Amino acid sequence: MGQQAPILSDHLHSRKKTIMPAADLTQVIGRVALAGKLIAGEIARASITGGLGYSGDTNVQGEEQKKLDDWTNQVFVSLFENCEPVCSLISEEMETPRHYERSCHSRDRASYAILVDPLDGSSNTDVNGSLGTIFSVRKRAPRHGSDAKDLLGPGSQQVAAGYVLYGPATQLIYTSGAGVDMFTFDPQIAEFVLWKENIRMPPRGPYYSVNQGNITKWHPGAQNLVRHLTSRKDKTTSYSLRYCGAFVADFHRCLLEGGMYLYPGEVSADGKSKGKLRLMYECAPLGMVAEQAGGRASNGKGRTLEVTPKEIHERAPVYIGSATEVAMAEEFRAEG
Ligand code: FBP
Repeated sequence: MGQQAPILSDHLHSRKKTIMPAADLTQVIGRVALAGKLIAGEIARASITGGLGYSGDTNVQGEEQKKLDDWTNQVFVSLFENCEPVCSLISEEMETPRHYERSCHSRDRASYAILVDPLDGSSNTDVNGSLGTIFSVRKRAPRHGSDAKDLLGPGSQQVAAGYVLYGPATQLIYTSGAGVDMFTFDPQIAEFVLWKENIRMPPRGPYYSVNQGNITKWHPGAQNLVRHLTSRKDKTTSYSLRYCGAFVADFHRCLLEGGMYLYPGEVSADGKSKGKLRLMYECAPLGMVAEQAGGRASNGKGRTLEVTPKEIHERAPVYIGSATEVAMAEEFRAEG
């Protein structure tokens, strides 16, 4: 049997050149990995434990909440209760940030906030489809308060980001500014084991992922882009549609095999285009992963990581994946 690949904690300890100090990075990614293990276990059993279906509540986005949305959010709330140096948790499922005063080092040492989409693709929960968790880590400003004002900066300020994919295998992917690494959960040893290091996204790819059923609601530029992607005749340059209802899973395919995931804005009567996905804990973290792997992320007009949000749950159109296809989205002026 070949040499055992390193497990996540060993790999984290050996990291050099990351934006976050290695000790802090190890602490935070280690806690995200633990959350991933717990969530993978719960998802696998939810159909026989009554964990599927709706909770009867709605979240801050006005969306009906699945029981697993709430359960996965609670995992992050409790796991980051005592996780110095993280002093704030922002979640898709919570209107306001959770501030952990005890872990706050606003005076003498860096503190961080973690921003999460605890369960991405929740429309897949009851049909055993792929699901994910998305996370972003940002450094707090000195003397910050318990609100998130100091965090409302462009995605280029993230110090780490990544996701956990709950598919046939559970995988954890992260970057801290020194490339993108991928780990697979091995249930036999209950550890995430390194599978791929310093991943490079193919510069162009054969896939596009979009809910094409919304095409009439988009800006004409986005409509023309998708018509162009579906107009190619010859096999070498034509595209195949792959859309599984979970951003994380569709993005994962782009990362490994190339292509683009897009969720264009829907144009309202006043001509304004409004995205669905959330900028700070969906688009920006996967944007950092894409760029660190040689890909790109755009809001159809410009670089996603240069957009400054006005509020933590702000939505944005997103075109993300291989550099060739994302450039094409901007050439088609997908968002005007
Ligand atoms: P959630 O984080 O609430 O699941 O929303 C995001 C998402 O589910 C993406 O994962 C997915 O790509 C998209 O929304 C599906 O939206 P639609 O059902 O409109 O195609």
